[in-house]
Amino acid sequence: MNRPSSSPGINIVPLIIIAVVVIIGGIVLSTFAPLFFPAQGSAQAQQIDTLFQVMLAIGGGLFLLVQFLIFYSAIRFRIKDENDRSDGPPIHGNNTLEIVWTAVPAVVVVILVIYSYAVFSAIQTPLENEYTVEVLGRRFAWTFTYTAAPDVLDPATGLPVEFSDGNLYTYVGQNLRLEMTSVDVNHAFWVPEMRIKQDLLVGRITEMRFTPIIATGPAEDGLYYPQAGFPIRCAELCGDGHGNMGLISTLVVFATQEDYQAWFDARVFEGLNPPDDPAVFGEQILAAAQYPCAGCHTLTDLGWAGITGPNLDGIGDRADDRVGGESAESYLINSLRHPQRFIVPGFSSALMPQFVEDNPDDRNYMPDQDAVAIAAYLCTQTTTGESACSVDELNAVAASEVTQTGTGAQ
Ligand code: HEC
Ligand SMILES: [Cu+2]
Repeated sequence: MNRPSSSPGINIVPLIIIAVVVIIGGIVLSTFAPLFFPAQGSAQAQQIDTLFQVMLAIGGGLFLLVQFLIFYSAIRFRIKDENDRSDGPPIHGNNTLEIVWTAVPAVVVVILVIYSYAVFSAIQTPLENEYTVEVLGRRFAWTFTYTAAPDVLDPATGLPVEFSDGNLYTYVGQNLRLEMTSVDVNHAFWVPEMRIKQDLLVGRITEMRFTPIIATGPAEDGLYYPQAGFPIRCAELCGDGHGNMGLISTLVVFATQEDYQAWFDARVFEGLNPPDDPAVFGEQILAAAQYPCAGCHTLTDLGWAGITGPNLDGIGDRADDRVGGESAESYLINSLRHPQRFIVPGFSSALMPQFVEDNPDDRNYMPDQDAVAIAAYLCTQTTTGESACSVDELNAVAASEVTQTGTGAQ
């Protein structure tokens, strides 16, 4: 076969020029990329951004090289004669070239593996004086459970006080450890400003650590990040309220440990001294997102905008004619204790969690006191603002409805 003789001596100058352009291009891309990043909110963010920039420099350079070769080939090797339908010259393997283009990427990939692993293990290493917050992911809410110092005991249980909230609170410099699991499907905890993302899985505990370095809150003398909190997004499509998870829960970073402690002590005090009026107590519980309701229901007074379940605006007016023969009290307590008993037309019976009363370790544990308070608050959702219920009756229904773990739909 007549092979065209290989080109006489490759000209090295254009190759060097291309290499320099590609390398500089990659570096330029990675240098300007941080302009599009969110603020660096954690001590770990720096290392992660640098890793990302190194990868972008390499990936960006490769991208430019490939694009250049496409354009170059399209112009340089286009057919001269439009009627030419013949094949190009057959070119067989070039060992040197193949060794080079296998060896170079292999070395680059091995270096990146080692470097990434170093960063990964650095951000996973236990930190000094870590404070652990338990994180529960569920459709469609995050719940954070805080434990007070070992000497702050709950008189009811004799254990250190615990309380839950729909927001994650911390302060600048706190070494935070999140201990996470999911109730229903996979979720992923993601706060872009902290550069952290971690899946939550059913039946498994995953953990994650970070140390916030910038405070959130009202913009005062330029010290604060001008935002009430960093949204805590879910990065795993988990259902129709998935996007709500980031609207409801935020990461609030206090500027000082004192501010944080003041908030913490107030929450502990609130928990130990609930207001006497159950409706006020119920509003307090719901506003703190102690239970996941906001991701599924709309309730204007509390700023909820969920669509998975019925709109709860004005529920006090409707509760007693939802089901024939059911009083408002019985209907509302049953909505929490046995959500599958009365199904609102047009909604799925399988979605609302059953809030049980017998087992404090159940993910959906809700003591009678809380169920009554929540129902009492919902009863005040009327056009006049008058409660549609009697608290004695709510207590009586709650006492007679015994809901056990594992008896109902999830
Ligand atoms: C995963 C989504 C989801 C969560 C979380 C959830 N609900 Fe529901 N809820 C529903 C759905 C769906 C329905 C309608 C089906 C039914 O009646 O069981 C419903 C029905 C209700 C009803 C009856 C409404 C009516 O118009 O008659 C009330 C009251 C209610 N929920 C209150 C709550 C409260 C309070 C919470 C939090 C403690 C909560 N829900 C948590 C999905 C949810
Ligand atoms: Cu989710």
